[in-house]
Amino acid sequence: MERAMPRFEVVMMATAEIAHYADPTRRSWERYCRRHSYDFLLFDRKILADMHINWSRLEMIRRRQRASRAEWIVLVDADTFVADEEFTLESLVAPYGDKEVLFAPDAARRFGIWLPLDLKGLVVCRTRRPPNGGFVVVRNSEFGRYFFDRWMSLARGPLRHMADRHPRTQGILWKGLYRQHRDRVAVMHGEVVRCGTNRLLDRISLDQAGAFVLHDKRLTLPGAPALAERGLVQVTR
Ligand SMILES: [Mn+2]
Repeated sequence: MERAMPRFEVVMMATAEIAHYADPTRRSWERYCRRHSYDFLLFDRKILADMHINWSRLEMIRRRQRASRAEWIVLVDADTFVADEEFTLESLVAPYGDKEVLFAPDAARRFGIWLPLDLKGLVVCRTRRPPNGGFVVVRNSEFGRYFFDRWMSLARGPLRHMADRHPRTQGILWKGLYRQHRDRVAVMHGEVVRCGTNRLLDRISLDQAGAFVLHDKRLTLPGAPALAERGLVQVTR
């Protein structure tokens, strides 16, 4: 019997230089995908030689949009890992109805209030929860393909001047895509929690209760302990 097509395909880019934190996070995603019968793919090198590696992550998704038969493609940063393995991707997308692109928020919920991580995001997107490019769920649909194609063509064309300036892919998303397509784009709530951007504030105020995924900047910092050694104990429930 032919294997049923998975509804979800999770894709990560991790080059050898970041293996010290990407090996454990990749294992976390592999274990999670095996458990729920999702596909998992790792790209281990840069694809676009002429642009910052963040653009290769986008190109990776564009290629999967043409090759994959999954219903949804999930782009995960190498500094994300699964904090709640029971939680399914089906239940992640369900609350967002007919939205076709779902982003993690570029914001932290501190003392119960959403605060953007970057004021530029607040100003350009006019919301306290602008989208974050580190975790994206995209329906493998005509609109999903259009969205990523447009993202890339803005970076190569009219918004070229922003393509290699911080926050790169995210800056172009904010400027040229988010508000233009709000009807089909959603920014999620507390499912994916960005942490490690402010050590002190995180300790006293970050609300990560019920998080499915942690997007942990600390993993990428020099001298950070590996994920496996720290365990997942920082998730409070
Ligand atoms: Mn990241």
